Amino acid sequence: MVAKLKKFRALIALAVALIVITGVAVSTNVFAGSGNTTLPDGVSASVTQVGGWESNGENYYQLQLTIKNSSSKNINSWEFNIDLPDGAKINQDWCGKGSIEGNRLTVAPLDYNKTIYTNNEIVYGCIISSKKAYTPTYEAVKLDGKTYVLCGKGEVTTEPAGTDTAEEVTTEAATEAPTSSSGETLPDGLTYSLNVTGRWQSGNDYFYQMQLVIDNKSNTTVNNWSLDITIPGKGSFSQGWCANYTYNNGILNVTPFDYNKSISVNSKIDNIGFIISSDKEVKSFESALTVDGKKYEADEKVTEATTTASSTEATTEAKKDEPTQAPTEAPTAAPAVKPTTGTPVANHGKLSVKGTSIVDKNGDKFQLRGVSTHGLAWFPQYDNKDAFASWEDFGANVVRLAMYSDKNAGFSTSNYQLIYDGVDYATQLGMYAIIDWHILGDGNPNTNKADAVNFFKTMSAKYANYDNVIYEICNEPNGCSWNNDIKPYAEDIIDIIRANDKDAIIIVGTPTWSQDVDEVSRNPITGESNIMYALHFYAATHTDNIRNKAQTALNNGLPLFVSEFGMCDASGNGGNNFTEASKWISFLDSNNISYVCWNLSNKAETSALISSSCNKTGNFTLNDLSESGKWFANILTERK
Ligand code: IDC
Repeated sequence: MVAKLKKFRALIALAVALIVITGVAVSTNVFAGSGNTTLPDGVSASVTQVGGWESNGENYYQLQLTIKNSSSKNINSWEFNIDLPDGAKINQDWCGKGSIEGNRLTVAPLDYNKTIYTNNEIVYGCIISSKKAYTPTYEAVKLDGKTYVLCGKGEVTTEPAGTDTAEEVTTEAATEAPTSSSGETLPDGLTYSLNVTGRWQSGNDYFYQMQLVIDNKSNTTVNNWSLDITIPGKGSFSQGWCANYTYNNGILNVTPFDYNKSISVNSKIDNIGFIISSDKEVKSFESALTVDGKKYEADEKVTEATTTASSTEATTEAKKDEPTQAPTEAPTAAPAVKPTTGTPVANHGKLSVKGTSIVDKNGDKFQLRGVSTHGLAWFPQYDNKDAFASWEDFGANVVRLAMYSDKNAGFSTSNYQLIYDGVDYATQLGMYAIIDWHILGDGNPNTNKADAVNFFKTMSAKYANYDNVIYEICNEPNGCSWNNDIKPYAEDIIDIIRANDKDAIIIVGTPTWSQDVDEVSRNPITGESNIMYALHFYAATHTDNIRNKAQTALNNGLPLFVSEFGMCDASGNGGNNFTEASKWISFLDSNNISYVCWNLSNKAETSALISSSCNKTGNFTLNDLSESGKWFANILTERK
């Protein structure tokens, strides 16, 4: 029996310190150029604060620096110079190399993005911490040796084209600890808290990322629960993970999935999180937890719901404005039932390509979803059956085996064994396996073509009769052309594979790190069947512009396969953008495009799916996963 719980109040206090608020202000200074700072025609540069938070008295802010080159000339070198508050430190940066001397942040390119080609852009990101929040004082960019001042020291002659909201920030005094959370302890040892794990401002809206923790130190199992959170003002719900969400009339209702519905004694759930926003800055969110049919509300009323089975509990008065909770067992999450028994390969067999879609052995449209290893030479420990099995349990039906093709990135024919092992494990588990020739630093697939020929000769001879093997012949060509380099390479490698394996799906990489599928769709490979084309994205970097390319390619009939993607930025690190990632997933689902998430490792980078503090190499539970891992496992489970 559940002990009768008393009234319950939970107010989630948010920090309102000036320091924090200025920390979340988003400043955008976009200068098309004018006066003595005129940038070259067709070139724009910006410094934008895309996020900010406060922790232990330090301000953290995330800056995004962009240079867009729409001119007809390549930019051969670039550098940013930005003045930061005293004592600023770089916590993390990506897609460039930042260093601080005095107050000045200097950002230099990495080898691969030193040149900004015509119609391309570079985006550098960093997270800085300092005692003071960031306010733009001096921002400059150096292009091919010439300095252009974007902001500060009187050198800017016009107003920024973008909106600079920094000065509109309110200046209230601090009242509460910034990430404070937590309601009162329920009498029987059950507690819950909502932690604000991130916050930022975008346009006119304030965004809050929350984590829900329910801790059961009572002596009774919680069999079911749900949570209501009131979002003041004009609110919206943008993203949630590891639970079901409905948002109606300003109230977000969170109900568990099957696996986290019951909370046994002395255990807690802490993997549930969501992002909400309001047009008002929110000081506190009211919330109410319903536990086994009883709702504990902030207004000190207890609404007891009739329980299903014995239905003996009295229903006490409900608030007038509250939606009637008839027959009021908290809604049961639809169980994640596998549609059929048997493994993915047993059910769907040999795959082929029809139109822009994959179809299974019965000719029905089919979507592959799964995970990619990191470079097998670097993280061979995750190339094992238990690791793949965990992801199959979460809902994956494919693993991608990434073999870097560059000797500087660990390539050696002695690593073939890692592919053999990986295909074996996938086969035993009835999963599909993608053999990925992971071009990256080597750029042009012709650089190591002799090795590719040997590799695909060997692999296709070995796997000619496997129903579950897919070949990906060049992960991400870059710095080379489709017509002159990639397409001829692909035609040769396809011939090599087809000499052994007549009909397996072959994925061909596309220019600019597998983004320019629109260009390929205007001159695809002809006279072959079961060919697909790689489309890669990292949601915090690639958004509508790449989706538009994908849409063009689809319109032109090009079959796409997202053989690699991440929710973070293109460096494989930086903050996740789950809002954009969700847009991508909807786009892919609605076009029946398969997708594989980078990467199965515990490396200390955002894209790693395993938590960096987890040393297990298999039998993962959700708690072993990183933020990215939890999010993606949830995507898979929802679609299982
Ligand atoms: C990244 C890894 C990182 C490694 C780097 C260089 O996450 O640990 O140091 O490669 O080898 C890709 C590539 C993929 C990248 C990933 C993130 O296919 O190899 O992995 N990325 O940068 N394309 C776009 C992003």
